[in-house]
Amino acid sequence: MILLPPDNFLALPEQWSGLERSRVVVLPVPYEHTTSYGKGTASGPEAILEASGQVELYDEESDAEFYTLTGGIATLKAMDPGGNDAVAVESIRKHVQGLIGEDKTVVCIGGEHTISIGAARAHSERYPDLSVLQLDAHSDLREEYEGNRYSHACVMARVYEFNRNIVQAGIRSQCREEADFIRQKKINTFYAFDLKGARYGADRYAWHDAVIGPLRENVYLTIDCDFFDPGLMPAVGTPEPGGFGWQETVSFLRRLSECRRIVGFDITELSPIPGLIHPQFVMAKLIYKLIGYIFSRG
Ligand SMILES: [Mn+2]
Repeated sequence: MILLPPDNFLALPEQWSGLERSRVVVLPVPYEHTTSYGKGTASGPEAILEASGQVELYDEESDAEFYTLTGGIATLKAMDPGGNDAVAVESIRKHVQGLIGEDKTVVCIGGEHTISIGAARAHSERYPDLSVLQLDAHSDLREEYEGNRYSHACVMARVYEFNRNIVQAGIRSQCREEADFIRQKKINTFYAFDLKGARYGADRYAWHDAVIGPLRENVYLTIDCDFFDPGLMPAVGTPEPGGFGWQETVSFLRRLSECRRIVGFDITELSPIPGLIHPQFVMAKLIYKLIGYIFSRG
């Protein structure tokens, strides 16, 4: 049921990766059914887990070994949702719901972005006041895409059906239908051109508080790898220029975790490029940083 070192997240020794003591559970979900452009997200979780063995366990910014703050981090064996679209979403929801019920902080690793529907739903049921924060190049608000309502391009349209408190940041690619939806429903969408422009002041981190402002106390965070600039994160199916860098992102996540309670999160859409190792390492380190920030809050 759980992965043992060296195959688990961070290659943590067994005393720091058992299911019972660990307050954090990493759930790999190598689901891929609707990706539209570049493919390969099904091998994302394995690549991230493999790269995570190279992440330094000591964090110089916090002067701490984060995994000790959580009683350890357990990694489950990759989940097979046993079907596609609505079937997959429902089985992911159920699986995550069970883990939340055991008081675990759940970190899902995709796979394509569709997996976030099930994970966000499980968290929304557990925390009725929950906001869902999406970091992504795409607003994913299409009603359907290529005839499929469960396409990775429709993720937030599905989430919106059960949780109206969605906030999206980093957006720099969408169709008119999505722009109209955002205006009509008054969605809190923060576009990349605004966050990187002068709108929120000259301080390069001034946008952090603007994005955090509309969020409720409990936050579920969903990160599409293409939020990052393709220079840093080329291993995505739908790359978009003008994305975010490492330092501005982790400092945002640190501020977010200080101001709000991140109750769970997912990382999706990593599509490894053979011979290129840094994309999966970046995501592995991001996951570890986020876990550390969340549990440093106490
Ligand atoms: Mn995206």
